[in-house]
Formats: sequence, C-alpha cells, structure tokens
Amino acid sequence: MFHAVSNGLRHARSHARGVILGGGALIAGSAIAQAAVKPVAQSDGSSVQGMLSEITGRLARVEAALGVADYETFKLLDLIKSARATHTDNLMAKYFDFNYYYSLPTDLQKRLLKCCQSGAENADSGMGVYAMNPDDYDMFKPYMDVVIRAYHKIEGEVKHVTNWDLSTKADKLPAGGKLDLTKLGLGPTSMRVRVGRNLKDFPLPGAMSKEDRLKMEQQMLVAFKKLIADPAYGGQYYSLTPGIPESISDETYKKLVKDHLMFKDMAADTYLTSAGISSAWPFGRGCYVSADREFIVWVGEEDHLRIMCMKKGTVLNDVFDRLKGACDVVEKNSGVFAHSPSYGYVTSCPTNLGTGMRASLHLQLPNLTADGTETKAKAVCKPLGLSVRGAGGEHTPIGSDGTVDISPSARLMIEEADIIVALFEGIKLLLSEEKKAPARK
Ligand code: CIR
Repeated sequence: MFHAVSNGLRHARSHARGVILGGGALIAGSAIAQAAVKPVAQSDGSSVQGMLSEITGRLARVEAALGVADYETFKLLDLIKSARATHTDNLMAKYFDFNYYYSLPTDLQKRLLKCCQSGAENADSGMGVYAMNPDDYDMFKPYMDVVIRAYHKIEGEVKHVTNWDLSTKADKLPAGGKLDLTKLGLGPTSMRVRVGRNLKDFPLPGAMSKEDRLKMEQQMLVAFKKLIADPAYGGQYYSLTPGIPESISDETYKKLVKDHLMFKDMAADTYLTSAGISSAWPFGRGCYVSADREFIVWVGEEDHLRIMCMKKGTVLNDVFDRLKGACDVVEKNSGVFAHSPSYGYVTSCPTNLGTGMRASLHLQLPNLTADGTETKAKAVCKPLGLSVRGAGGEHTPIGSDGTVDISPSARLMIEEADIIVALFEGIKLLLSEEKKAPARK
C-alpha cells in the first residue's frame, strides 16, 4: 500500500557537501587573492561574459574589503562561482547571472541570494534554488525563468494554466469519463495524488519565523476542524507544536512516521536546512489524517502544505476528485493558495511549480524489471513521459516482484486533468511494452 512519505531527490546526496564547503573555505585569508584572479567557467564559454564576470567578482571583493558588502554575501557569491565550476548540473549556479544580480538594489540582491543559498552551500544540488516568498518567481523573473525553463524543458514563454476539470478532457477519456484501471487489466491498485500548496499571505517556509509558523498552523486548524466535522473525512490533526490542545507525544510522532503518515525531522536534510526550511523545528509542524487514513495534509514541510490522497482501488478519478474537493475546503477556510500568473501554484522548489502535483500508482512490471533493476522500465517510460521510482519512494529499490511507482513527469505547463489522463494513457502503453518484453524466468 502507498505511504504518504515521498520526498524528492534531495535525500540521497548529502555526502558530497564537504567538497563544496571546502571550496567555500577558499575565501579565507590569502586564498581570496587567488580566487580573484582565477578564470571563471562560463556556460557559453564566451570571453566577454568571462571578463564581465571577472570584473564583477573583483568588484565584490573590493566592496568586501571596503566593508560595503558583508561577509555572508561575499561568501555565497564565492560558493556560487565554485559550484558553477565544479558541478555543471547545479542549475542555480549554472544560470546565476552576476550582471543581473549587480543590477538589483542591495535589498533585492540579498533576497535573491537567499533563494540561491541551498545550491551554493550544497554544490551537488540538481536545482539549487528555493523561493522564499510567494512573489520571488515573478520578482526575479529574469533569472528564475531561465532556471525554471531549463529544469522543466520548456522552450518559449512559460504560461501555466490550472484546470482540474476532467469533463474538459472528454475526448481523451473512455466513455463515461471514468479512468478505470480494470479496463487495462489491472486489479485493485495503490493510487496516490499529492499537491504542494502555500498560503499566499505567509512567507514561504524558508523565510518563516517561528511566529509565522505558529500563526499558519492556527489558521490551518480552521480547515482541519471543518474536515474533522465532515463524516466524509473525520480524523484528527496531530501537532508537533508543544503546549497546544492538538500536541502529540514523541511516541505518537514516532508511530506516525513509522506508519508513513508524517514526515521526519527535516534537519537531516542539508538542502532544506541551508534554505531555512527546517528552521524552528518542531514549531508549526503537524499532519491532518482522515478517519480512513486515505487523505493526509502535512503542515510545515518543504511547502506550507502537502495535500495527498491515496487509495487501493481501480478508478483514478476517486483519488483525484477527493483531493480537489479537500483542497477547496482548505482554501475556503484557511486562506488562498499562492498562485503566479506565469508559473501556476507557487512551491518552495521550482521543480514542483505549476500543478505541484504528483499522481502515481504502483505497478508490477516483472518482465521489464527481470534483471532486478529499473533500468529497462525507465528506458521504456521516458519517451512515454513517465517517471519510475521504487515502490517506497524516490531512491528506494524496486520490489522483488517488480513493483514500481509510476507517475507522469511533467508538473508545469500541463493541466491537472491532463496529468491524470497522462497517467492512465501512459500505463496503458507501458503495460503493452511489459507484455512485449521477454518473460521473467
Ligand atoms: C536539489 O536542488 O537537488 C535539491 N534542492 C532538491 C531538488 C528536488 N526537489 C525536491 O525534492 N522537491
């Protein structure tokens, strides 16, 4: 059965960090002078860009020496340069535009650098950016847009359209509008849909104070009380905040984590910690769990809210529709979700922008995984726009029976309704590839 915990790429790579913190140490003492004359690697290799970057770097050092730029700023800029040279996959560093940065007033320079801090301090980041305020993506659009388009592989203007209405996809749906997995030959299947959401009236988690966190949790309780009173949901809110009526014991928290209903202390995640997202733990953290345990809302993880619906069943519409209904209850009672005219729902991490949605199901692919790895399944899934994970989430091994977790890869510039259709259509094609593959012995 599905569990709620499904954290991203980020948990697997903290080991490489020391290298970069070592690189950052270059700024100490006489190494500053060496760093100042070192040529800077440029993504386009152009010498004019290189010279400009060199000049801006030197200017930063002069400013630092004169005491008009602070040490923290200087250190972060230096780390970004090191990361760019050593980790070409780090999108934050790859596209950091020093000319754009220096064109901003000082307060905005600081704001932008805060968004880049995680990727600067963790050079092995694949993304490296976390927004700190709901309007950061639009405020820093000249830079953010480049990073977002690179990650989401979007050419041209990003203009996300939000649309949950499956009836607008009638031409792509089977007669009756139901995405029924039994029609694909599947029995009861673990299905899960989650979205990341943030309330527009609060800073994003990386910039939240303890007071912000406490206030937001209280605001969320208004929606949770509505859900608890509704027989379709019922259940309970479990808070990690000490001293409130909803507070739980450490023992209960551990049990919720063990049951995969609640997230772990994020302090172990260096990417989130560098971004400030793990700060003030455990204040303002908690989770709402419905009576049937098939609907969960995390409060205070990477996004203000991770709202998820899971079920072992055969009709994809069931989890999709329930999630939409519950999102509406939350938004009506606890505050409007942050939404950008270009980027759709605003999430801390640019990788989740747009729908913030991940819709997945567990599928047995014994033939495509006959060698015990997901390599072949991944190769088949990629052109179908599907991602493959182990059934326990990202970076978990595939089941011995060949069970994998399949989801459409796109989050941005795709409508919510299209994600669900893409999952159904993708599974159909994948199952026919599974049939064609040599049978597992
Ligand atoms: C990175 O840049 O690699 C980390 N900040 C994680 C990026 C993937 N996003 C995620 O897990 N939400």
